[in-house]
Amino acid sequence: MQYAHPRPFPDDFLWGASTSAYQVEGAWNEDGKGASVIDVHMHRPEGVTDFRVAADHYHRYEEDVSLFAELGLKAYRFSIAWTRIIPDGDGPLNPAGITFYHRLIDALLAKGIEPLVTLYHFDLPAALDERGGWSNRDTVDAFVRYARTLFEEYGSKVRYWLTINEQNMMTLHGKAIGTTGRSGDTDKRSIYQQNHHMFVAAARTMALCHELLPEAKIGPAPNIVSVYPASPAPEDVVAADDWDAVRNLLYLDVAVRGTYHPLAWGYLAERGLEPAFAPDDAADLAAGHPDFIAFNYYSTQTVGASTGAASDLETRGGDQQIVRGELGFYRAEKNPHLPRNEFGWEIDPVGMRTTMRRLWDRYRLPLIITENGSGAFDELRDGRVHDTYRVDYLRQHIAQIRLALADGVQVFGYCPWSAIDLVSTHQGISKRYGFIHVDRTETDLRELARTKKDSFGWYSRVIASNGEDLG
Ligand code: BGP
Repeated sequence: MQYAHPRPFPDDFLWGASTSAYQVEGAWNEDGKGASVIDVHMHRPEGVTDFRVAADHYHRYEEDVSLFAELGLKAYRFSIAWTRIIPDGDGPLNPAGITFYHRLIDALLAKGIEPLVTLYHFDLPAALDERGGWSNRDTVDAFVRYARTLFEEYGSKVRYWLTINEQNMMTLHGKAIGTTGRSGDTDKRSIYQQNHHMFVAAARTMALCHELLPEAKIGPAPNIVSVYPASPAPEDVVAADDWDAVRNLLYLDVAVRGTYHPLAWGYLAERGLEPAFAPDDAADLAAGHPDFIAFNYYSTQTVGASTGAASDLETRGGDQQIVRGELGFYRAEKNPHLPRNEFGWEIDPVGMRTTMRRLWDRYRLPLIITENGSGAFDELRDGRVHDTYRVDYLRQHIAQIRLALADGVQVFGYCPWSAIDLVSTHQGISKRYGFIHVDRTETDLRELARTKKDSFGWYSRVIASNGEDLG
């Protein structure tokens, strides 16, 4: 539908930006921080994905928050590193880690920036991983205890909480992200049992949040994208529905309705992958209710019915956004109507509108986009970064939020990825997303100096005009 006069963004719309702890903070072993699975599996100083220093935000958060304020952010979405708060995951607390996030939150509040806190963004404590990670039910209790600690520490300051970042991507692409647990537990059956334990942990955490902090709001943060059928052939439509259930709806149905989506359960049962339920699990899942749905959106996916041939599979193997295909289930297709970025991710702003409409239609919960952006090899020249491609990408997506609002969807915030340059999940610092450039390469840390990119000025005008000036 088209609108001659789409309504303006609400006055209290949360114009924000996102980061995650292990990708931005650095200081990976300082001030009592314990090791996470990322520290164990993903430090590769000789090449990409070295997270030890990252953007050094841990030491430069004051400068960074000042820049966020200059950008005009109304909200900043970041994650807390579990291993700073509880270094081994379930043992003694680490006062220095707790203090760090008090300082960060206070700095944000002093500038009038709403903190949106993700409890867990890929960085499981390594000590828990050694004891089986999410395969071990004790990790559920450890997570709920960690969440309780955060609610008690920061609950008087933080109003918005996100449980687990992209649980669906950890389940489907754990290897690429570095979150897949001990080698013995990487078969699919174990992974879906781990997934189930995360569901229980998140549900118990949502219930606990409501009990301890009645004024706060909490929700899940999966990666959700519309899935298109490759053609109008009914078999392709069935395949698209199937993949939508397994990739997207499984994660939202459990979070919102407390039950497994029937198509997703059918997929698991057919393959002998159904998770075992402990006696209280069904009740715990039913008792967890989100106040909103946060979702990360980068691209849509297009799939068709499986032909059973190797050509069903994407040869690059897929990642969070490149559809992979599964023999006997669905085949991967490229969408001929969409351009792709340098990393092969299809660019589909309209797909973000359909994603919002579908989510609102199915769940009727307020939405917030907690990640959206396009990675690029930015170039710093004469103190400038002319990232017009980033502005183009974000402008088109923001225009679609406005249309979704006109469609009647409740959207209360937008947090592009990322507030500042940080290290990509598996493609290093050269794949950049930020409004603020951080001067370093994969191997040379240089001065880590901050430089505002062209997109910084553009986004600050968008925010100042409450989305009217997308110029
Ligand atoms: C999401 C993750 C983020 C972020 C983003 C971009 O899946 O939640 O942590 O990294 O994708 O992905 P990448 O860094 O692989 O380009």
